[in-house]
Amino acid sequence: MNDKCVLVYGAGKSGIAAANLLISHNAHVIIFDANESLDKSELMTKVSGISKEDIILGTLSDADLKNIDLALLSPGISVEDKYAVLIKNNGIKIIGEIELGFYFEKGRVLAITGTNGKTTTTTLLGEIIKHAGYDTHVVGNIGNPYTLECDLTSDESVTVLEISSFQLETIETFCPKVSAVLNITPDHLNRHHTMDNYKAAKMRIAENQSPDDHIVLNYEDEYLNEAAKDIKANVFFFSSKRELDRGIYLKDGKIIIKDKDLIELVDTNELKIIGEHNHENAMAAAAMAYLYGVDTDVIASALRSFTAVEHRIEYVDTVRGVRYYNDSKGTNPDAAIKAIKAMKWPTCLIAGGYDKDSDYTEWINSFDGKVKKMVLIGQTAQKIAHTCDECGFKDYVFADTYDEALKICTKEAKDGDAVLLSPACASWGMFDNFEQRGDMFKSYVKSLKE
Ligand code: UMA
Repeated sequence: MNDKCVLVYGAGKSGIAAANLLISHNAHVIIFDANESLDKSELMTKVSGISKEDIILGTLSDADLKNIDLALLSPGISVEDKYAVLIKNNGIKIIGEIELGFYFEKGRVLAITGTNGKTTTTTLLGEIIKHAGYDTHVVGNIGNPYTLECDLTSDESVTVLEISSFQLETIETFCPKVSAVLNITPDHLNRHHTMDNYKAAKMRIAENQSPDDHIVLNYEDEYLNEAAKDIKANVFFFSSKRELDRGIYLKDGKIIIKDKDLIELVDTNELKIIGEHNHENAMAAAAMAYLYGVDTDVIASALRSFTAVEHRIEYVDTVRGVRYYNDSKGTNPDAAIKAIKAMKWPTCLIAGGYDKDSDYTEWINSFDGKVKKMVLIGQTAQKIAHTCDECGFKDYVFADTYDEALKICTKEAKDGDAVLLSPACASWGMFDNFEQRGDMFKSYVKSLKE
């Protein structure tokens, strides 16, 4: 990177971390962000040593690209974006933030992708690896950019990386020692256009792996089961439905590893995370640690002590007999189905948000008589209502603001009911991110007790 001129496209978390890393390695960095209302002075406080002239906001032209050697794309920006295309047409190589992080990686990488469960699995695997005594870096889509930590790695350290399809779109040499694909169901189709493209992006996690590396796949996911045949890495399956000849599976409520020996790892009753999907996440994390060589007693003890991740079917509190659950990370129908399945009570559900071209039929059909009232909000409210009509689900109302939605739920929910925020949609448009949406929900619940 020495003396190279690098254009960093996107001044969010990834862009800022990458710019700082590049500057610390003596690259000349130019930041571009299409949002012209960003504040250059604020950016200058976040990126050490960048000058005002090296920040371009709004539009990018051929002239701006004259001296650029390399461009770095933030994950939120598609390779089809007009400025990304302009960069490419100027003959400039484009890499993603993960590829840059991997370039500086000195240790081993364990990487997790999938439509749902990535964050729980990544957090849990991070805990297991820490328990095993490794210097551990938990990074990536989880919210902690890889480029913030890659320079802190050593040949002894382990990087546990959550990687999204957006991030996998721009890898080149990235190669995890152990990878996992948890499941693949429709999501982000507005960006990837087709399921085939989305699946192909996800499977890029294995493209540079060799037979010396490992990949953990969900045996029950038809696509992954099929895709396993074309993978060079050593495949290790997990299953919540059947015993496997080799792999990790659930039997009579126990998590069992079958490899050279048969090892009963834990009873799921001992785990603090609920729902079958969470037991699948636990199996994936355990399998990855096992394949990396972590002792099974260490894995079992870390599994037993692990509690739910924030914003994932997170129990908030009980107020006047009503349980409040925050599942703000339920940003697609598949994740939202899992939250509904975990509800054992009549539920008031808050749903709707940013439109990712999802189909809501399966989700609404999974309500199973448990949703006593659904409050719809945001860009997708009408579209969801339309699907409700088609599915014969009538108990929905609209709200214009979150405050109104929450008040409707509190009024409707009786002693013994639950209120669940699980929108099946991204938060964008109303919030900066799902964390902000979940935090808002939690402060509302807190305010009910004041
Ligand atoms: N921008 C443009 N042009 C565009 C789009 C965005 O200039 O066409 C600019 C925006 O004005 C903004 C910046 O790019 O200033 C934002 O960049 P970004 O969207 O890549 O966001 P970051 O803050 O860098 O966060 C990204 C991930 N965001 C996305 O993939 C959308 C974060 O995942 C991730 O935690 C972070 O990097 C650290 O690695 C979030 C996410 O929603 C949680 N991920 C999706 C998901 O989980 O479903 C994939």
